[in-house]
Amino acid sequence: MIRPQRNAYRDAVDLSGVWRVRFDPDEEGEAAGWAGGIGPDASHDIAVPGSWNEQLAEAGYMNYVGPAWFETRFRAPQNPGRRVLRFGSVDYLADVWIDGRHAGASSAPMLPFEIDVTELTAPGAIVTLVVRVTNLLPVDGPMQRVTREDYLRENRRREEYLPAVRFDFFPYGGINRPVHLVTRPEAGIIDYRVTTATDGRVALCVEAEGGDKLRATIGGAVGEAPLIDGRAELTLTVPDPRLWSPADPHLYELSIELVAAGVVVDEVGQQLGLREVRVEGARLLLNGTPVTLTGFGKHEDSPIRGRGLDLPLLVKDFQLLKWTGANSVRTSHYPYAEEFYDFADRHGILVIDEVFSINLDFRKVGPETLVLHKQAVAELIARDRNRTCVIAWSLANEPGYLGEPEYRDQSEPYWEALFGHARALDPTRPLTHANVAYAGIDDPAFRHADICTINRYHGWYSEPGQLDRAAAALRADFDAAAQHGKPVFVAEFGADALAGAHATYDQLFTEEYQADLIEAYWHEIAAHPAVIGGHVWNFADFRTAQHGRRVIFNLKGVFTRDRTPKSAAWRVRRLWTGK
Ligand code: GCB
Repeated sequence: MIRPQRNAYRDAVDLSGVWRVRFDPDEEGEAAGWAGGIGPDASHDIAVPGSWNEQLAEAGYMNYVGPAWFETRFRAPQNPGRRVLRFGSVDYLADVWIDGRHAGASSAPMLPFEIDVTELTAPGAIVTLVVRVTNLLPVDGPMQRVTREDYLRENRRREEYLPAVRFDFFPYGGINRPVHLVTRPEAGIIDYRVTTATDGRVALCVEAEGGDKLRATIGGAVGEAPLIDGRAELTLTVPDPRLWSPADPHLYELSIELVAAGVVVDEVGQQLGLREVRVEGARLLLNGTPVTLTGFGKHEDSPIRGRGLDLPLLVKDFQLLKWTGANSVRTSHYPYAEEFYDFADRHGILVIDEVFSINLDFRKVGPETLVLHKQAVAELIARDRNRTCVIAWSLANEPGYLGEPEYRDQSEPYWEALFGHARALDPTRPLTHANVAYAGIDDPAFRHADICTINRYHGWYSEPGQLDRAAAALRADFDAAAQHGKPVFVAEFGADALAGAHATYDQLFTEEYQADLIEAYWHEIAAHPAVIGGHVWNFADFRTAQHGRRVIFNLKGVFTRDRTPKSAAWRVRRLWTGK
């Protein structure tokens, strides 16, 4: 899917701003005709992008789960071509109407979708856009839904979260990423795939219509190829290639033009780095050189905006990532806004790109789950496959979290199908998933992964306050995981720390204990020949659903939620930069 672009052939109007929202707990909106307009009553201002929860907490919507109807108006541009609405993502599902006529719906949660509205919008006309958003997940998706009713039916109220979730972060609802009104040629470039090699080769496969040849340029190299049956393949070679890496994230401008009878009729472009990623034995190679991953799991989470895209925060976070010496991030636990990957490309941050699937419970995997999981993988790869920064796909976080026997006994065919699907879609990047201790180190998914990724909390949920025992347990995990003969990666380790809490002895929740635990883990990670690095959980404190185990936030951040460093931030900086 090509991102919104502005050039001589394409345009994109950002519809960000203050919209109106009306909540619909009784699901009466459709019958009441809200699709044509939500009316002035009982509606609220809401910023888009942004989550409703903290913005409208005082109106009673902090913990709201259900449908909400958003409305704005825009003027349809008069440029020729197709008019397309492009949502960066809506949490989690959406239906869209233009002037009361149904225009389309979202696809996989946390990923972009497009709706062609050409026939619904006369050029120059002012139209009403209504989006029905719900933060209820699909029942059978790879991110399984749980509701309050489920907790009550299963009589497991001690595990009840408000709002009901299966994960340890807040289920923000809203239009959390930008919405663009895109105009593009009636017939033009549909999509493309680009792969790069360290000798400067850039291989392109382009799908297009309405032209007879493709022309591409990058770094002084120019190439052309005929368009045959809507496809063109060409390879360019950049002279004296300057390779992309965390130390030197050099980006070239790639431009692709569609030509019809000698006239350029469409153009798309992107920034592109030249690099190769490969797993060899127990090593991860970037441009042929082993790389040790330093960095964090993160979240899209900030005060008031919730999960809404926050550009100043992105600028700050990349400053802080570089300051700590991080060279990588996992997009735990869902695909992030595309703007995040722009920063990662520019700053040389390697990204493990994760599908939205957490704690997949194999007692409840239904026939649709694999179908929807495959779809989420396909849409993620389609969105991010041309990203220089993305070095691996993570297909799930902590499946089999409950240690259910069904996971060990029945999940292997599921993983075989899912990893096979991802590998067919992108043979150029390693595949992984994050293993939870309860799923065992003989996790069936490891048989299909290229990297054995583990999340471990020795010294926190187990061996609390005992770093020696924690380190020994971690070493044992490394030795066992290394038996798979693949690189081992620690995608999560950490401890909660309440900024300002201190002790002279090992005490959970103090800044010292968090910093010391991270250092103890890092020594083990750096010492083990099969381990390719580790990500501290988490970069910054983040809001969770309400639960007795969380003091509003998960406090495992090395930065507070407002990005003040705790002692651990200085400690990782010393460990990773020597400063
Ligand atoms: C995990 C999860 C992560 C949690 C973390 C924790 O294993 O992957 O989502 O936030 O543990 O802090 O408990």
